[in-house]
Amino acid sequence: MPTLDICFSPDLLPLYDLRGRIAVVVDILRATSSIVTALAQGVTHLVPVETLAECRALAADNYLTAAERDGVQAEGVDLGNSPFGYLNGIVPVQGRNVAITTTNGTRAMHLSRAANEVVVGAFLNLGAVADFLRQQGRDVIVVCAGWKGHFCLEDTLFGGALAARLAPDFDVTSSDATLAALDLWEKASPDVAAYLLKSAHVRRLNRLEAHKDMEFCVRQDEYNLVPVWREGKIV
Ligand code: 3SL
Repeated sequence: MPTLDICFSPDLLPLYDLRGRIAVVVDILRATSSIVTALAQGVTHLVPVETLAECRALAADNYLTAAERDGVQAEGVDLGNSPFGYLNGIVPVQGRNVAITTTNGTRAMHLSRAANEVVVGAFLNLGAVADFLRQQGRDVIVVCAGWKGHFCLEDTLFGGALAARLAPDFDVTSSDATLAALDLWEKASPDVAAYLLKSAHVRRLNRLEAHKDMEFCVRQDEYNLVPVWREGKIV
């Protein structure tokens, strides 16, 4: 039976062997939620890059640029890291390619490159990701983007929610990380938004007046798509 393990921070990835596994990278607030939303709104592909300079440079190749540092949109780019940037119509995104860099989410993707496949997970596409993983039948590791190496409640909750969806077809009991995430998920659901009010990143986003983003990002099964990062592009 395939296993599901959870890595609570990208800084812990050296402890894991990703080869042969599917990595589900998750940054609920907000990078992976924004990526899923972008593709659902007709973005053709996204290129996750590590630096602001790389992101800005791709504008010359007709990419829209999306960049965030410390929760705030970077200077001189088209979009920040709010899913509403892809929904509000201010910047038309249909049929465009997007270069994206964020503090933690895109970093977690790059650090997961050794995996057999890198998939973008969010509550918004939870069911689609679970169906995809069931079809693949491989061992899975959920890579929580966290915050600058630190543990985050919201990404861990996604790990618990995914484990709950995949049991009993996956082994979700051999890793203490998965057991802890399942317990947390049980405690937080069904009102995940209420539970997350105490989290560090929600408090951070509230200071940036982005509370609506959290309410949107905890919606489950809004989109039926599974972004995968192949040959440099998230499609
Ligand atoms: O760090 C990230 O990747 C972001 O998702 C953080 S923020 O939600 O844009 O602040």
